[in-house]
Amino acid sequence: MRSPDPADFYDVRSLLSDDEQEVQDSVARFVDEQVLPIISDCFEEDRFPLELVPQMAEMGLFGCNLDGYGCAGLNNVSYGLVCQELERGDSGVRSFVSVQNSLCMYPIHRWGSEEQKKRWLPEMAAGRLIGCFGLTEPDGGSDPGTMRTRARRDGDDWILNGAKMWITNGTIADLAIVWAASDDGVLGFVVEKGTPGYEARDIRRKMSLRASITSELFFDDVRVPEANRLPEARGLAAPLACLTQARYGIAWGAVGAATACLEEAREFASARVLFGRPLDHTQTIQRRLADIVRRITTARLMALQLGRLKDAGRMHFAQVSLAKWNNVRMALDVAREVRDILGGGGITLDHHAIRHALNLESVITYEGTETIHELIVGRTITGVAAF
Ligand code: TGC
Ligand code: FAD
Repeated sequence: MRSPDPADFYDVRSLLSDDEQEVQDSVARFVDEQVLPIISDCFEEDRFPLELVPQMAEMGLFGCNLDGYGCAGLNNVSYGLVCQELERGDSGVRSFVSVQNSLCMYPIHRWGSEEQKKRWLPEMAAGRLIGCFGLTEPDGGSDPGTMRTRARRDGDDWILNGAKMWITNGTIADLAIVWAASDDGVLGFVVEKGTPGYEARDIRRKMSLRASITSELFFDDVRVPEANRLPEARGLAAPLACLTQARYGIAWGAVGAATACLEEAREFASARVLFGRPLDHTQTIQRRLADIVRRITTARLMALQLGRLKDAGRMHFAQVSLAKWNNVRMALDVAREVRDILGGGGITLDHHAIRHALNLESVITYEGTETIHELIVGRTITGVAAF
């Protein structure tokens, strides 16, 4: 019998349909050929590789698990595999797709009017319009229910005032999905670039997700027509439902980042000779690699079962929290472990592990910190909210 593939020890791939395998293979090729050759330089230069957007659009990655309006209509397992392969390249590239798909196209698709869907979704699927998602504010992102950004009705328009912080793609976005408190509760708006009073500024000096754009958004008496409000989105449940979609993709993506690190560690440990033998002939290194494989295998199975539940319409958001928490924690620990196995060279961008480790410091914080996900699961177990 053939020995198991270390990167997929339980042959999870055999549980995928032919179509799902095809999606995985085509995104894997894109990452190998287009992302990996440039991504370390992008990270060093603090630059998002905007040149990849047309190719990702051509592959149908934007809105890929949505139906109609130029979207590919893939199932959710396929969307998970897209995220897994992209994050094997870099969390910033996966982030771009998460924001475009789960945080911007999803709310328009779910809560937008027919006119809004026709106006924005095909252009977003084609990568000609880029979106960003403004929920977090400077005073604290974990508790969005206390947001200060306000929307006030003025005739046929709304007037927005406030600020959003840590917004992926903010300065390159053509439109922002902005969540604001109003007399009718939390409402969602599409704010278009160039609207007077709306400004986006990049956040600098980041040591994480450097191949991704992170911005602040400012709203100073921004007049938004009623036609740009998502009519069916009401209450905090709407933005939180978007988060569920994005967290789902992250649970898969983290497996990709960890797998990239494992492959790098295996290659290094078999080539490096110390004390007269290759590193991977030592018990300590074998135990460390075995433990990494154990953790990745568990996470991979968790992601797939989550995807099957989602495709069956049976996924609860607390299950997404458990997977986001487990898989990102796993990937961060694995990336740090591999960084150490690589020795001194592991601190440079000649290897991938340090970039993944630094990126995952953001991933464990955004889309709900580890603590928030522990508390969401705790609330589901006990019935008591302890936030
Ligand atoms: P709570 O009372 O729990 O909920 C209010 C309503 O929402 C419903 N709900 C959800 N629905 C879908 N998915 C979820 N995950 C949901 N969580 C809650 C809930 O059933 C309720 O519905 P209804 O109909 O009864 O009104 O609200 P709360 O204020 O107590 O908050 C709970 C808490 C702490 C879990 C929530 O605020 C939270 O998740 N905080 C973390 C915030 C966060 O994750 N922010 C992420 C910002 S976006 C981002 O980081 C993008 S990174 C992008 C990238 O680059 O990839
Ligand atoms: P805070 O909420 O202030 O939390 C600080 C600390 O307190 C954390 O350790 C937290 O776990 C802990 N804590 C919170 N509540 C409790 C409690 N009840 N008990 C114990 N401890 C608690 N947001 C968007 O809206 N759109 C985006 O596109 C986006 N992109 C991002 C990109 C990057 C690179 C980063 C870093 C963040 C991004 N975010 C985005 C924001 C992200 O979602 C928030 O950073 C995150 O939700 C945490 O909010 P905060 O940073 O304000 O931390």
